Amino acid sequence: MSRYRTFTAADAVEYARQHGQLAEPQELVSADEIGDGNLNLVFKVRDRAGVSRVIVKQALPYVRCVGESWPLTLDRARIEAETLLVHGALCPRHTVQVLHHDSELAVMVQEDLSDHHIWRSELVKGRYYPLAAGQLAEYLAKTLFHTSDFYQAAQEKKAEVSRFANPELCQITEDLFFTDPYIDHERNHFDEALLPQVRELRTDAALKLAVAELKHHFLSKAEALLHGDIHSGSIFVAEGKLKAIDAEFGFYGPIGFDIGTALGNLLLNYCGLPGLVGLREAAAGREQRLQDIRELWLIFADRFLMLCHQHTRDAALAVPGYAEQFLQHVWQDAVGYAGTELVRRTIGLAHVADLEGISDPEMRAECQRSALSLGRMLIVNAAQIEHIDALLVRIRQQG
Ligand code: SR1
Ligand code: MG
Repeated sequence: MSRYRTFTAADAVEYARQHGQLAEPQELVSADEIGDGNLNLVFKVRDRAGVSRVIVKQALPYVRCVGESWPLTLDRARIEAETLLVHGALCPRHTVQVLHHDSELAVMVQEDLSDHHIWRSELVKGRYYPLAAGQLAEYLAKTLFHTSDFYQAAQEKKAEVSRFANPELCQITEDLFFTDPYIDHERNHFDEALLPQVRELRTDAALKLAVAELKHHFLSKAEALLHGDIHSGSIFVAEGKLKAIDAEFGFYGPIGFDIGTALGNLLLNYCGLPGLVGLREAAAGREQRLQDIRELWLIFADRFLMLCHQHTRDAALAVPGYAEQFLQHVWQDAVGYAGTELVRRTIGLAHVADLEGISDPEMRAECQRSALSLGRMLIVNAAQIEHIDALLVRIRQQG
């Protein structure tokens, strides 16, 4: 019989006392459930002084934001903890520390990051973290290179692909990114004002063809152990610091998917800024986002290539020029995936505060329309947007 039970705040305190690796565990006395994501319970466990000391995170047997009508595997808690442990060993500076996990209880104890803020919330408030894009690039380059065929031995990698098979969570992405937004599906929701543009997307043959290819790559390219959901809400930042969290969508997939998700979320903020901070302030913020995007790609490409040149173990993949050729495919995938993130976050199931947080309905609709047009443009033209500066030119042209 499974030991699984849904934790109460008192359970979280007791569990953190046992597994939080604190010198004085009895000091832990209370917990608040603070989960505001789509899937899990998250408890902040506090000491007698009210200071949050560790986080206890537990998967529910269903999708939290929808309810018990959508059951979901508890194995995602194991995948999340094991992905974070692999990534943490490769890039400890930018991965949240897992202190303990238990697959049967679907629970994980992780370091408290109360001195950090969720990057999306900061971006929505117009707060700038100049090092964040570069740090995210470093996290992506280290984790993706070392779990790719450039570095991992072929047999070891195949075993890892199987350990991180994540069919149910992958199916969420397969449906929510690549299918639902392009058909009339009950999981979609959007402002009525967007209906004409949504109808156009559903009958846009060129767009659907390009989305089909992106979905096919997502289904079949086991290039590296991805985070799988690296949007700005899965990233904590503080001055000079950045930590990735929430890796339950981890699996071996196309490297461009992680890069594209990260770029797409910066672009969602770019599209929403005029409605979030007002037209005058938005110009500077939008310029910062474009610089973030540029840095994210250039630093990722630089670090990834450097790792390929210095540490590729496979003799055939080490042939001069192959790493550069591979990276060009990653770039093209990333541009397309960034486009799908813009579209699905605007009209699909799971929206983001960068657009939803705009209070004026007309302004919100205008920003959402610009996210949809930009998303479509990126998906359809990915193969022609050959480098980062060409991307920035296209984004500026869209207005
Ligand atoms: C049903 S889960 C909806 C979304 O939330 C997660 O954070 C992922 O982005 C997923 O697509
Ligand atoms: Mg998440």
